[in-house]
Amino acid sequence: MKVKTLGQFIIEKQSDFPYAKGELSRLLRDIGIAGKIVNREVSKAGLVEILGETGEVNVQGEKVKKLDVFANEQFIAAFKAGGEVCAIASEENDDIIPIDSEISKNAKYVVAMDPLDGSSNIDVNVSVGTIFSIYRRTSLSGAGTINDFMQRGTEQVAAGYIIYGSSCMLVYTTGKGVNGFTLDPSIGEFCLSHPNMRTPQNGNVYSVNEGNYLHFPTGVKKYIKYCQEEDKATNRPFSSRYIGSGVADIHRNLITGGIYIYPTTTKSPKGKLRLLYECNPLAFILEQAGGIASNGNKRIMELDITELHQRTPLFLGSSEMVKVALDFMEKYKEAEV
Ligand code: P6P
Repeated sequence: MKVKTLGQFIIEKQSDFPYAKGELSRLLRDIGIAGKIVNREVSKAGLVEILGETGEVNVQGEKVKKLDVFANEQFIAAFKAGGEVCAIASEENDDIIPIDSEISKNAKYVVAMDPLDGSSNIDVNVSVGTIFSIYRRTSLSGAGTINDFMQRGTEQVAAGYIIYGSSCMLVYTTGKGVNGFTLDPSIGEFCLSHPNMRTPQNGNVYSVNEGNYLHFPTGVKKYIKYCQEEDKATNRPFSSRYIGSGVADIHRNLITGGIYIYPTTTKSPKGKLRLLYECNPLAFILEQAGGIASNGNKRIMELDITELHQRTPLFLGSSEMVKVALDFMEKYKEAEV
């Protein structure tokens, strides 16, 4: 099969946007470059300790950084150098990072990101990921402001994730379907490996941290019991698969079919995952792949956003599975009062 690189694909699809002058294309390519650099460091994570045997400084004399700080710095540097972004919101930064430089003076976009989601799993060699969401700026000029990020998920121009797993993949959408690219280390390029990704309408995998079961809403408890019942007609009991790294769980479910739930718990009364740079981009991807993304009673991408690090419950995945879970939430919503 002829290899199509991310760069070739982006240029080819640029015609999808007649008014685009290449800025979004360049921004997506910048993300791919930063992703390759992060992948290189993540793939030798275990060695970082050995390389850095002098403690804070490794054998190359570089300061050994926590990988989520490293990833954050790499993506921020790529966006600053690319000139297409006027502000960044990151899981790693309390406030936005405004960009007001000569090269960015005509920047049209803002990017919200979780530079290394699930980074606590690095030390145990579990896949982790970067999640990103791109909006058109609403401010007129100069550095972007926090208001540029107070946009519903439906306003996203593009969104995606990079999974640093047994292979490194970049999966993204610009609102015209979902495409997956696998990094070929031998040529250092992301190559189209999963064109036009569609998530199965049904699946038999449910992903939730059942350790929090006692504190789940009644509807979630009832849905989990539903998943565990014997019923051949609906292929139950389903399989419980929970890696504890959202990008890994959600990427697997995207491909095989499944549902990922992070509901409210006593520890996270508003849910744990963040709306701006986790739930909205993942919702955009799943909806574009034929799935559903809800907070338990509303479409994720229609939720109003008022705070940068706002949390929300998340029900995400195969449409038929999410619908059943939402039916349970509806049926037992009075039980929560
Ligand atoms: P818990 C990682 O911290 C994360 O944000 C998601 O990637 C992951 O699915 C979830 O939290 C794991 O949270 O509470 O089950 O350990």
